[in-house]
This record gives sequence, C-alpha cells and structure tokens, in this order.
Amino acid sequence: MTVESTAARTPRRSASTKSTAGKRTTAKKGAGAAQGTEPQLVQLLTPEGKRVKNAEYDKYVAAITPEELRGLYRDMVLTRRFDAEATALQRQGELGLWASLLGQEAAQIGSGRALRDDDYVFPTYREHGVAWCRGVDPTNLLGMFRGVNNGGWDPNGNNFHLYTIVIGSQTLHATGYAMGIAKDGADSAVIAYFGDGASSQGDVAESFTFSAVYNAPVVFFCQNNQWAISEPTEKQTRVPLYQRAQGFGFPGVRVDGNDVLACLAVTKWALERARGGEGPTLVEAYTYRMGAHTTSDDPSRYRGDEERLAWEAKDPILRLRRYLEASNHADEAFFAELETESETLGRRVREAVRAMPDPDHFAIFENVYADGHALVDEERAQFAAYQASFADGQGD
Ligand SMILES: Cc1ncc(C[n+]2csc(CCOP(=O)(O)OP(=O)(O)O)c2C)c(N)n1
Ligand SMILES: [Mg+2]
Repeated sequence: MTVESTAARTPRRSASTKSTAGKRTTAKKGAGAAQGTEPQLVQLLTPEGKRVKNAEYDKYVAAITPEELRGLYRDMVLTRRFDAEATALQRQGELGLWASLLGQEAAQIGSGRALRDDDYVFPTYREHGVAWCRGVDPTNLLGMFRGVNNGGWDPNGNNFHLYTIVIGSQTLHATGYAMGIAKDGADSAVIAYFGDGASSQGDVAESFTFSAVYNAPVVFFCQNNQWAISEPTEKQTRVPLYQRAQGFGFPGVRVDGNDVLACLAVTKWALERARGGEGPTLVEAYTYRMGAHTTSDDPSRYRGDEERLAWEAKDPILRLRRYLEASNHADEAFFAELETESETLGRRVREAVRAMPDPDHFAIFENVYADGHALVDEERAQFAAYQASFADGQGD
C-alpha cells in the first residue's frame, strides 16, 4: 500500500484548501463547519459505560435482555480475538495480508445484529464482525488472505456477499440488489458497508442517486474510522459524511461507532425504514481504526500516538463491560468462560489455516473467462513450461 508522501510529514488536523481568491483557508475540524451546524452524534452508552437516554432511538433497544447484552459482548470479544489471531498468523507467514477490524467491533456487531436472516449484506474487506454475525465460519474468511481461494464462502449461504476490494463498488451492487428485491415484493433489506475513503468514490455517489430516486430498500453503513490508509477524513469531505445524504434526498445519521447499543438501535431504525418502503438511509458510524490499514501498512509514518490513545479511552468492548458490571448483568464466571472460549477459537483458527490445502497450481487460470481466452491460454502454457523446468516438474 502506498503512503501519501506529504501526509507522512504534515500534522493531520491542519487540512487546508485553496480558496477561489487564492488565499489559504483552513478546514475546521469536524465538519458542520461548512454549514455552521455542530454534528449530532447518537450515543446510548458513554465511554464510561453509562446508559444515556435518547428519545428517538431508545425504543429500538428497550426490550433487550441481559442475555442479549452479554451476547453482544461475547460477539465483540470473540471477533477481536479472531482478528488478533489473523494478524499474528500474517506475521508468522501463514497469511499474505490481513486487514484488521480492531476498534470497529461495536460498529460491526451492532449493525450486524440488527439484521434479519433474509437481509443481504455487501461488505468491504474488513467486515469480519459482520461476517461473524451472519454465521460465516471465521476460518472461511482467511482463505483469500492466504491466497488459496478467491473468497471461501457461498454468498447465498448466509446472505453475505464476498469481500470487495474495489473501493465503493459494492454500494452499486447493493443498490441494484435492493432495487431487485423491491421489484420481487420482498420485505427484506440490503446493507452496504463502506469506509470514509470510499465515500469519495463516484460509485458511492451514483448508488446514492439511484437508491434515492428508486426508493431502494438499502442502508448505507459508512464506518468512518478517520483514515483511508494514510489519508485523514478531512481530505475526503468538508461536511460530516452523514450530512451528504440530505443532498441526495434521504436521511443521514451519525452514530457513535464505538457504542454497540447505539449502532444496533440506529441500524434497526434504518432497516425499518427500508422495509417500510421509505427508501435508503445513510448511517455514519463514527469510530477509529486502532491498528494499521493492513499488515502492509505502518501508521507511525503518518499519525501520532496521542490520537490512538484518545480513542483507546473510548474502546467499544471496555464500555460495554463497564455497563454489564455496573448493572450486574454479568459476573466473573461469565468473563472467565469467555476468556477460555476465546483461546479455543484462536487455536481452532490457527489449526484450520495451517491445514488449508494448497490450490492446484493451474487453478489461477480457471474462472477468468467463461469460454477461455487466447491470452490466458498462452499464459497457462508459459507457466506449464516453467513448472516443467524444475527437476520434480512441480516447482514446489
Ligand atoms: C477503486 C480503488 N481505488 C483505490 C484502492 C486502494 N485502496 C485500498 S484500501 C483504500 C482506502 C480505503 O479507505 P476507507 O474507505 O476509509 O476504508 P478503510 O480501509 O479505512 O476501512 C484504498 C485507497 C482500491 N482498492 N480500489
Ligand atoms: Mg477509513
């Protein structure tokens, strides 16, 4: 991954642009600056784990039971454990690359648990927590990152599409899919995940336009984790991302992306709108990418520790733990059992990755064109000759 050279030297909070008069103007932090409005943030759990009331969204989590709260906590802990294991496996040479979700557990588990089984998810490459909620076996996420398959799960098995690397393109797929299910008369909904960086893509703007005018039952779930590799959000937008929706004619809401309850409530609301024929919604989950962009990235080249430390204090898992403890919804035995379960998951993931069979050497040439292609045939022949040049004829 490349690093934008100036970003490595420029303090990130001083994004500036040239005005038409040629004078340099500084973009005020957080958006709203351009419209003179302070961004609103939906929060139900403070970083200290205190439950705060919210007239609009409380009803979406009012019936939640202590068991369900523990379930959300378990989902986040196991997802983080899986993610840490995958990062370690990449460091040990078992995976070619890994894109960590560290810090984004609440955004993903909250929104993922708001979905119904018959809803359809279009993820990016970082939605390991959503995959968990959909019931995709976590080990299946690792095949592509090990380079042994092109995806590793059947998208229709869990209504969870394959990971998408082409930034923003899945928002168009989601919009088309949503338009399709609306024509079928289904009352299910579609959710498209994308990042703050993706919000600058033309594909995303086009999907906003189409979904709005066709009133498509789609939720656009943007995880604003403050960075697009080395580019800060200030370089993507002069208004808070959620406010962009207004210009397309549908509502946008910014939710505390480190608050699993708020993410659950706001996503439920947005899905309800979609099911009720009210069209698309943009949810901006305001969160933070605690780790590197991927294991190929070194964030110390473009951002300081203070920022990460400030976000660590808002950790999504810690705040729910504080709430569970303060409200006596979980005891020590629960946390201890979960610790054991986490270690078991880590071991299972390690063993599964190491046991993944290598693909056939020639599999890479399949599934490129349905009817074959002269260039692919030529490359296959070249590769065959190369393989044959080894003593064992295998090239291993
Ligand atoms: C169309 C396209 N352009 C560029 C890239 C290279 N690229 C990979 S990830 C990334 C940044 C994406 O940032 P964001 O949307 O904020 O998602 P995040 O990685 O932070 O989750 C870029 C530019 C790509 N994969 N696809
Ligand atoms: Mg981002």
